[in-house]
Amino acid sequence: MTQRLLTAACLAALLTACNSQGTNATEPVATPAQADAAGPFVSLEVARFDEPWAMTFLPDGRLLVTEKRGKLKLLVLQGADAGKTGEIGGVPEVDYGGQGGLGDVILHPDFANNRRVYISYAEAGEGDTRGAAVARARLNLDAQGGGRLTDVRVIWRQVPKVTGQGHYSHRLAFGPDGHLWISSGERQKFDPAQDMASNLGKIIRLNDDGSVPDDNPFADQGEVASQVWSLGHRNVLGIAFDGNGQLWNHEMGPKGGDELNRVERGGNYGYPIVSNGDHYDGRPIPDHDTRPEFIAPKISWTPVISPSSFVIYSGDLFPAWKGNGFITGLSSQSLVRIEFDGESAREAERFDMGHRMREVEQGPDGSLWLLEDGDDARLLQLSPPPQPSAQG
Ligand SMILES: [Ca+2]
Ligand SMILES: [Ca+2]
Repeated sequence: MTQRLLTAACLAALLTACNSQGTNATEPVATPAQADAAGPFVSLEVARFDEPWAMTFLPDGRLLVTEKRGKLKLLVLQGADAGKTGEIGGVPEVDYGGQGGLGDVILHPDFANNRRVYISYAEAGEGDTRGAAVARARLNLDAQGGGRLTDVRVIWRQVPKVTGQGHYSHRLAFGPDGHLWISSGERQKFDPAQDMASNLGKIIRLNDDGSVPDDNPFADQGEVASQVWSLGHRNVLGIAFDGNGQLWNHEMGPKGGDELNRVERGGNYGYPIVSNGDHYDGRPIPDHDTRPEFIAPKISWTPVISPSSFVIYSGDLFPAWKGNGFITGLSSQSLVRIEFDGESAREAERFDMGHRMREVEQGPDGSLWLLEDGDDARLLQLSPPPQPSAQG
């Protein structure tokens, strides 16, 4: 440590100490050889998963990770069992294939008292149809490092179920208002995003038990419409609230035209009538500026980044990034940093991660956690590079 040349093992030990939060962590949680300083952070490989889709931290510091084939995993990050993975049983049967399978997992805001978790997944329907579903359950943990979901109840479904295995979206978030927010993709069927008899291509706002809040913008327009907060969306894999309680989303454009949107109550974001991208078969879609009645994106990406998940950073470990957005990219193999300025936003920086990236999450200590996409995908922890020793 007296030299500025840190060995990888030393770096890992430092980061482990930094992450231990008072527990006696003697084992490094990461493989020292994987420590890699590639930017304003060092990246440590912590574990591997098969086709992970989402993750969320428990209050005790352990990490829940979903795998698309239908497994819910529990990873220990601290103490003698660091690196050990257990499984949570009781997950409903998922319709795995294409973009579908087990999706998001989040905790109820009062999880510490009610142990409630919410999961999203693709569910088979009649014939060859499918749709996203959201279930609420109680998480029961056992002493062996695993556990079980009980009291599993489906509280929301995409309507109607349709053919195909794409654009489920089904990202979940609790807002500062205590409501459950769901992104519902248009299932590659285009027009449903504008059809209020369908909840496809919408942002959904519900009470924590799945009932519809009385103050939703279309509350008086019938069962499905009453769930809707905003419409005209395509494939929304990221929703996040900023420090002012404002909701933002990102969505995959068609050929071109990925978007970052400031999500407004009752707003229509125009898909498939307008998009700054065009159809994959070459047919043009009029750009946003031709139809000002539809809300235009705050950022539009062509070439696309293929945004797959979103956090708005509120931690202390990267003080310069407080309030910034972070988006993982699939085709762009990147982590994209977003700076907000009131109602506007811009891409501030892009980190090449060298792999399709599936999910970003903020850790309890303010480090950033990333999941790669696909089989044998790495879970990475990003932390600030250690500062050179003052005595050095
Ligand atoms: Ca997450
Ligand atoms: Ca266009």
